[in-house]
Order: sequence, then C-alpha cells, then structure tokens
Amino acid sequence: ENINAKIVIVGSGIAGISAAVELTAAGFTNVQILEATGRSGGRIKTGDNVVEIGANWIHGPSEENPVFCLARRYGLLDPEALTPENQAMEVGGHPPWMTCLEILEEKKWADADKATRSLGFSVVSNLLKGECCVNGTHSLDEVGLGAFSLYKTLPGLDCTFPKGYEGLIQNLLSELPSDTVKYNCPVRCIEWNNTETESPVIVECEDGDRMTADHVIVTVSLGYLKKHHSTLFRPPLPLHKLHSIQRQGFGTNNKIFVEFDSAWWDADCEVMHFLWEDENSLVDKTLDLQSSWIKKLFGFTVLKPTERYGHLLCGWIAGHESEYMETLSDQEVTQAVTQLIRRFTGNPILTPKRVLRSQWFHNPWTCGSYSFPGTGCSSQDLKNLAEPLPTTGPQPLQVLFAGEATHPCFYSTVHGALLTGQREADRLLSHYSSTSTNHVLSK
Ligand code: 6YU
Repeated sequence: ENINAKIVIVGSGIAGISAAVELTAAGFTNVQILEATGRSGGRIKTGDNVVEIGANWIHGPSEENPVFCLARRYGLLDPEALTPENQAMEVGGHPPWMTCLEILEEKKWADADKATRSLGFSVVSNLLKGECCVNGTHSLDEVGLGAFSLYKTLPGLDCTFPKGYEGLIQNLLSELPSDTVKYNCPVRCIEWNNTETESPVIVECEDGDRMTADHVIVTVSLGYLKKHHSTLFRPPLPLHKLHSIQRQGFGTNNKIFVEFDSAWWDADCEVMHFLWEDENSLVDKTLDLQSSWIKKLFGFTVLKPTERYGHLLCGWIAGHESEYMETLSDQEVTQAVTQLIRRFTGNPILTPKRVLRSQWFHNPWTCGSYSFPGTGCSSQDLKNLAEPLPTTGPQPLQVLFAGEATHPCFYSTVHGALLTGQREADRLLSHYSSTSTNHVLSK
C-alpha cells in the first residue's frame, strides 16, 4: 500500500537513514532527507587507511544488536566477529576499575608508603580520564549517577568494520531511491502548527528554499539542538522538552591518530597509559590549557592488524582540553604529541610520520561527540527528548525526534541511533495504519 504523506528527515546520519529505509520499505513514497553537509554518515566517518574518525566499534555485537545483524547481512564483518563465542562474550563494565578498586582497598591504602599512594592516585587519575572518553564528558562530576545506570550493555566482544564503518551507511543508502538525500542543504527553521497551509509543517533551508511537510523527523545531534533550538523551531519547543535538552549532557571525545614508520612498542601491546607523577590528587584543577592540554590524553590504543593499519596509534582525549586541542594547528598538535612520546619513552628522536585528529566540537553540524546522562537528568528527560510534537490534536506527530541522545538505554551508540530512527518510522506507520483502520471502520 502506498502512503503519500510527505515526510522530511533532517540529517543523513544513521538515525535519519534508518528511518528513511523503514518508511520506504513500508510504502511511504514521499520521503526526503535533507543533509547539511556533502556526505551521509554524520558521526560515522571513515578516513584514509580505514581510520575511523568517529564511531569505532559495534558495542556488544550479538543477536540483539541491529547494527551487528545488518553488518552480518551485508557481509561487512571479519569471521571472528561472527563466531558464537564472540557473540556470547560478556564483557560487562570496565575491567580497569578492578585495578582501581584494588588500589583503593582500605588496608593496602592505609599501609602504603608515600610513593605508592602517589602512584595509586596517578593510576586512578588516568582511569578517570579514560572514563571521561567513554562518556564523552569533561569530568565525571558532570555525569549523573542515577541515569548512568540506565545505559545497557549487550553481550559480545566489541568488533570493528574491517573495511570501515561507512560501509554500513553505503549499504543502507543503496536500499533507498537514489534521490532520497539532498546534500548541502542545512535546515534553518522548522515551522510547525501552520493552519494556512495544507500540510502543517514548513521546512526552511539555509538557502531560503521552503517546502511543506506532513511530518518532519529531526535527527540532529543533542549538541546542535542545545545551541540552535531557539531558531530551529517556530513556535519554540515546549518548556519541559527544552529543559530536558538542557539537562541531558553532551560533550567531546576526540581521537589523535599517530603513524610511525616502524613500531617502537612491543608486538603484544594493545594500549599504553600515561601516568603523571604530579597528579596525586583527584581534584580537577583548571590548568593552563596551552601548556598542559596533552595531559588529558589518557593513552594510546594500538590499531591492529598491522597489515591493515601500518604502525598506527590512536590517542583518546575528552573534555575542555580536547576542545582546546581542536583549535590548534596540525603542526602544534604534532609537536605536542611528539614531545609526549619522546618524554615517556626517553627516546629523543622518535618522530611520527603523520598525525591526524578529529574535531567534533568545532564541527558546526555536530557540536561535540555524543550524549551522556547529565547530573539531575532522569529517565523522564530521555522520554521528553523523544516526545513528538504535538502528541494529540487534529494534526499530531508534526515534528518527531530521533538520534542517539533520544534512546532510553543505548544513547551514545550507533545501534541506539539506528533504533531511534526505526522507532520514529514505526510511530508514523502505526499512526497511518490506525488512521486507515478508522477510515475502514467509518465507511
Ligand atoms: C558506537 C563507537 N564511538 C567515537 C566518536 C564519536 C562518536 N560513537 P549524526 O550526528 O550521525 O547525524 C546527524 C546528521 O544531521 C549529520 O549528518 C549532520 O550533518 C546533520 N545535520 C545537523 N544539523 C543539520 C541541519 N540543520 N540541517 C540538515 N542536516 C543537519 N558509537 O556505537 N561505537 O565506537 C562509537 C564514537 C569520536 C564522535 C562515537 C560510537 C557514537 C556514534 O557515532 C553516534 O551515536 C551515532 O553515529 C549518531 O548517529 P545520529 O544519526 O544520531 O547522529 C557506562 C556507560 C556510559 C555510556 N556510554 C558508553 C558507550 C560509549 C560510547 N562509545 C563511543 C565510543 C566511540 C569510540
């Protein structure tokens, strides 16, 4: 059955694309994605040498994970990732915290000499920096513990896409009519509740182009919403929704890739952590960013296999220091990273061949990396973020909301984002199936 309702989707990331695929497959014939940039994928972005600038892993690759199922269907995974053993692996939580708890164990702690205590603090401080990267936050003080427990992990040992995460995007796009996505078309304003036009929503693009729609699915990042909500919606968002947008956290996690001609680390090395002797208190001091931003980098992971990546390290850095790093020139970042590596190895001539960093905070269409539950944020806030406008009345569901930050337990992930696109498509589907049932009944 064909459904003619005009649907506009703002954003061609995984949430927008999954909504379009679902709607198109269900018979909606008038689906248009408007994308601000010249490419699809948003925070899924693969660079040269299969380097992932954005999302890296399938978190919890097992049957319940729709990204895993799609990647398997499209033949995008290594054989190891498909094994039942890999899918059954329960990683749960963060193993380094065991070390952390052991260090802090009361008796050991009380008996420890000054140097051991100081080392203990340096280790904990480093683990906290890593945890800031996982959460995409400046400091764990900004993360609400109540909502933190909402995040759900799935079984399966995290795996990557050997040919790049963007393969998933390309495969999904091939399921859509070729003109579904309009590129370089930033949406400036969504006017809803219009009574003069036949369709209740008018979408205005940056170039002044205006189009009407029956429903608009907004998939822009939470960072973008926080910054632009007041101009993006006319009339403005209801206060309860706005407050939830403000309460939910959105921060920065960036990667710094560093390539060498040959490996100076052991063949079995997977991750290197940098511990600083002077970090013997866990208080977040506002340091001189210019001279000490690099200390926020918790360490490097070694990209494997070498045949695929060469001798490549990936550094991780979150928070304000990460945002400051984005403002530096390539040369300044290279210099800071080179100094760091020389200092920690004691080798004064180690020189990277190439350095490449992500800049998610200054990307005007993302404004950061991903969401985290802010302090004071509850599961009700997550519900409010996903709530469509309006929910009732003669013309409900004019503006719908999808995107990673709107998932109640898989926020900050690709599978979470994908499921939210499907959720909003399903919402429209059931709306139309119930309205058509009404027609049948009223005949
Ligand atoms: C995952 C991973 N991963 C690393 C880094 C980043 C992210 N994620 P999009 O932004 O993609 O799409 C919106 C589109 O809208 C976009 O194309 C815009 O250009 C467009 N747009 C904006 N404004 C517009 C306008 N006005 N008009 C028109 N268009 C407009 N996820 O599963 N595995 O390894 C990582 C990682 C550096 C930046 C990640 C990872 C997050 C995902 O990338 C992200 O959720 C989705 O791609 C978002 O898709 P979307 O469609 O919603 O938006 C315990 C506990 C705590 C909880 N956290 C633990 C989980 C850890 C999360 N891990 C992440 C880690 C890494 C390394």
